[in-house]
Amino acid sequence: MKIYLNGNLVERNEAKVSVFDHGFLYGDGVFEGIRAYNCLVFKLDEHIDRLFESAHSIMLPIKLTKKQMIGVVVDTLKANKLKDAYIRLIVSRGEGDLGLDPRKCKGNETVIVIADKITLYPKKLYEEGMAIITVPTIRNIPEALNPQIKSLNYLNNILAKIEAVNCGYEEALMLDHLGYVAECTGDNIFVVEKDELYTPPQCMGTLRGITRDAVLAVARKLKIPTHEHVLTRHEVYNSSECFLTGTAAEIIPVVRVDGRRIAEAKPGKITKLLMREFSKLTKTDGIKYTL
Ligand code: PXG
Repeated sequence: MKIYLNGNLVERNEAKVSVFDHGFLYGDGVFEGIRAYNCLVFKLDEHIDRLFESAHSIMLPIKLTKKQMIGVVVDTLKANKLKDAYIRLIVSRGEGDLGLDPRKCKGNETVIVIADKITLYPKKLYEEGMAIITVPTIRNIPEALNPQIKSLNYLNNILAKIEAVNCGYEEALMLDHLGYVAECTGDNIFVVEKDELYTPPQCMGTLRGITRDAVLAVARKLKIPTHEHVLTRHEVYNSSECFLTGTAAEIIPVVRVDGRRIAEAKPGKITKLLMREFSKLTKTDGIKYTL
């Protein structure tokens, strides 16, 4: 496996960063999770834009241009001869000293691209739907660490994941500081009610997911009314369909939340329609490359 590290494509065992890297010491950096489908990097422009927005927000200047960053992602896929892949793009503040002051970093950010085979939830979960549970850990509040920043500090989500796993569930439903439904640990949440689609607004502790936006756009094209609206758990429990969206998970139906059945506890018809239409989109909407 070849990994892009600061301008070079190196073997996996040579891809090493300093123990003084502030990404390692403090989670001081940003990242993106991206997917390639059959030699097409899905929504790559959108992922690069979001990476640069996260970096701008934490005052991490990236020396590569957006165009160069796209080139680096494509070069890594080509070097690994991958048609389909999950890509992790990481930019950390780079090497500094043991103090958290970012000025101590010498000004060379660390840029890493890892492209690997994709890992999915088992197929059965996509066909039958998954069960999720609300966890005690709430999503970061925007005034403290805005969930729009895809920072290397993912402890908030990891704590929630641990709580779900401890209870025997694969995924956690996270609430915001007001008790409204925010999102899951690495996925956005949608519900369907009376054939209309609802998802929490991005201002409420919810990442503006690229899959989320793609699903909203697909729904609008299909003339399904969409709403970015605050949701309570009561509305989720009583919805007629529920599903999660994310780059890794794509669209996965949810059939049980906190032990409550969602309608007939089967993936719903709008969910299945959106899964089909989303799959079509992954074949066309992105940046193509050849091996
Ligand atoms: N919410 C959060 C908190 C995320 O981290 C999403 C929603 C979905 O966004 P996109 O843009 O992918 O539709 C994410 C992104 C994993 C994993 O291992 C997933 C993400 C990030 C890191 C790891 O499943 N998801």
